[in-house]
Amino acid sequence: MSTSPGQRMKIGEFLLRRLEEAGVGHLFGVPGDFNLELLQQLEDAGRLQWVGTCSELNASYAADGYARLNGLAAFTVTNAVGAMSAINGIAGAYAEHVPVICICGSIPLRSIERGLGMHHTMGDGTWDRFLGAFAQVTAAEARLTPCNAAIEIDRLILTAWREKLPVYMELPSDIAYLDIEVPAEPLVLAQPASDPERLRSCVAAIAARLSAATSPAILVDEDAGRHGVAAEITELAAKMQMPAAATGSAKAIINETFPYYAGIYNGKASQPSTIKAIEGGDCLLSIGYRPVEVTTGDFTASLPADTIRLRGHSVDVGEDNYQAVTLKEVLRGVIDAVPQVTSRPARQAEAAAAAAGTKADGSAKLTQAAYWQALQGYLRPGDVLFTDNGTSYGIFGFHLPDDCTVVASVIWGSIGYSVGALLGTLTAAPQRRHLLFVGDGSFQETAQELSTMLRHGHKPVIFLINNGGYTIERGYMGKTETYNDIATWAYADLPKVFRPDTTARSFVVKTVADLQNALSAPNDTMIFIESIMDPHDAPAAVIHSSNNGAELDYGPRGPQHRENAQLQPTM
Ligand SMILES: Cc1ncc(C[n+]2csc(CCOP(=O)(O)OP(=O)(O)O)c2C)c(N)n1
Ligand SMILES: [Mg+2]
Repeated sequence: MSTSPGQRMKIGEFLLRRLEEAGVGHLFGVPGDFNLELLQQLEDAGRLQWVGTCSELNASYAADGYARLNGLAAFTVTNAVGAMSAINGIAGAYAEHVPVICICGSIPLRSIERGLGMHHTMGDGTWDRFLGAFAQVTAAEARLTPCNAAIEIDRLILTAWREKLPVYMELPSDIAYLDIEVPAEPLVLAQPASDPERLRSCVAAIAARLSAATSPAILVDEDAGRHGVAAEITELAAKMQMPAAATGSAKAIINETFPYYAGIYNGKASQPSTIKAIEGGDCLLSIGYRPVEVTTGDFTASLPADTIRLRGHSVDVGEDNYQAVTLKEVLRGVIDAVPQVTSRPARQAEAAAAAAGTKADGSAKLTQAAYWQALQGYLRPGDVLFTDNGTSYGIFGFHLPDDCTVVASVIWGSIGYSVGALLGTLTAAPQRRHLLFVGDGSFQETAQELSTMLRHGHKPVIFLINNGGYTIERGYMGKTETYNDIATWAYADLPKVFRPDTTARSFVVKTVADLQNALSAPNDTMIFIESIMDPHDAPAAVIHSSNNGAELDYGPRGPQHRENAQLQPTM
């Protein structure tokens, strides 16, 4: 514990101060009687900007998006009714390794101690069920009290940031205005320094393997982005002249124009050159690799048995497991320890794939193939690209310009995530261009958050595919079943509905020429492009993975084998 003199502060104000010191400039959420007192402190202190959302689920998604670009995020909800709506987003942040702080304004300590029945509870006098629920989906959780607040606030914020995982904090409504003693010095966000001997040994072991290798490679998963080591990875790859591939969840963490970039590794569904680099080399470094069916080409990935596995705070080299080593320090050490290689020049950059595509007839009905081909040309360096589940996975086929960020939820995959998360990235980095690629079904889950983007004058470009329902699901099963149909909305009219004085430019696109016209609109306001497409049109990769998914999900005797039960590739 610090021995420097403390100061007195109200618990709520200290929480806001700590968030600000941790680089959190905005608080998302929905008010309720149990968190209004904190919101009043926010207003009075002018600390953090309030961004009210339409729902708590969307607040959790927005915080996730904000944290992807800002490194940490927070949102507030009210007891149980708000928290339970947000728990999907918090669990998703856990799955995707995103540091999000959920602050639940909860029932007063007075009610807990006296066993008073309260609204927003089960009405049975219990008060710890929701804390228990969040314990399942967070790295740490706590109910603040005047006794523990100064310690727990710092512990939760630091745990979220260090582990890149969500945390849950209950702030009972009757303690936010109580004075406690708090540290005077600011909170310092830092990873724990590595154990010096472990770090030296670990770096030496990796450098020895790498230096002796003739065909080393790196495979990057999303933790590389979360721990901010993209620069170290490219420096190491350039020094060793070795290929670096990414999983789908890690797309764009390494610039795709980097001469040693080796593409997306997705098991046997990858390009042959990517498979060769990752599976066929003699020293593979994996960073945060977490194989799941959707990032391993349905478990067809096969990394060499002696892969060196780096994680945020530990490393495996052969039989040795190194603890107390932080990723950035390990990579820095390895870069310094390996020799500059000059014998493995980079492959020639591939000619841009889109340029080679066939020229589409402008008046022809828009197809998925023509859509993704046209959009490739729209991309600019520095864009933030979102995809939701569905045929919008087409973005994984993009060859991205430099310094783009891809925001996706490949493992958790909760549809509608992208719309809420977009509010978060727009708030974190309004100076960047944000492109949302979303299907009509996903959009319908969280569409109302468009209104918050319009309310704050944000200028994203929204590419919505209107194909009448859940096309990706039709590739699993129910090609023509009504359960995969959805209500028909006038999507492009929504900006006007959500903000009657909007300047948003809306387009309903039916042909390639319509799309080209929409793409020529200037980015000085929100652009909403609704593209009408056939329910049975989908990128081949999406159909293949859905068909394979059905085999895994339903087994050989499943109903997907009935005639015409599945959308299948046209060949
Ligand atoms: C919260 C949640 N509910 C249901 C699903 C199952 N699901 C995955 S993709 C999908 C359909 C997406 O449809 P849409 O966004 O329209 O995409 P497209 O038609 O382009 O494939 C559904 C229902 C999910 N992933 N998450
Ligand atoms: Mg759809």
